[in-house]
Amino acid sequence: MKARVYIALGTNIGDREKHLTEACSLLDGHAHIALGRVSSVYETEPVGYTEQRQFLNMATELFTDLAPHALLSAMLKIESRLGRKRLIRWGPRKIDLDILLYNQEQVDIPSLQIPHPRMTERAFVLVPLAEIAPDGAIPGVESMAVCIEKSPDKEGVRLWKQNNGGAKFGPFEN
Ligand code: GSY
Repeated sequence: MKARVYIALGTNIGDREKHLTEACSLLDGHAHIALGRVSSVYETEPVGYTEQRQFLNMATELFTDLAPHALLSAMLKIESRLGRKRLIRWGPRKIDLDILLYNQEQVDIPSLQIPHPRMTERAFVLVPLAEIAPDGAIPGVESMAVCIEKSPDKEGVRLWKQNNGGAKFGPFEN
């Protein structure tokens, strides 16, 4: 049985759309990962360190037989292949891949927290996620819309490229 995973993607250096497309294709090309639904792309004001370029953010669904930590390693390798260098903690990046949800599981080790600890406060994560994941996907959260409404960055999230229907391969056999 494969796990249903949701991840967030972000980029704000160089050809941002190309980085997102390449990340999706590397994820889908991985022997143990299949891409499911894919959200629209949003242009978002930077949160945290604000003196940097706007981000493109999106979310995707994945199906995998990798355990959470093995999936994290695979995603870090994809980030490196795309040329990500970890320079400033909250600073600009070619590509950022974050595991948001892994089934309904909770993981809390120093290198990995699932659900992603800050996801319910960030509109740049929740707005794309809400397109492809149902309410109930985030354990303990009844309504993503309510979280988005309360998110301090919600005004900074603008639709950049619509992905109608969100299905890349759907309906997906799990
Ligand atoms: O947490 C991911 C990197 N990141 C982002 C991002 O992806 N989007 C926006 N809008 N702001 C961000 N600040 C950081 S750090």
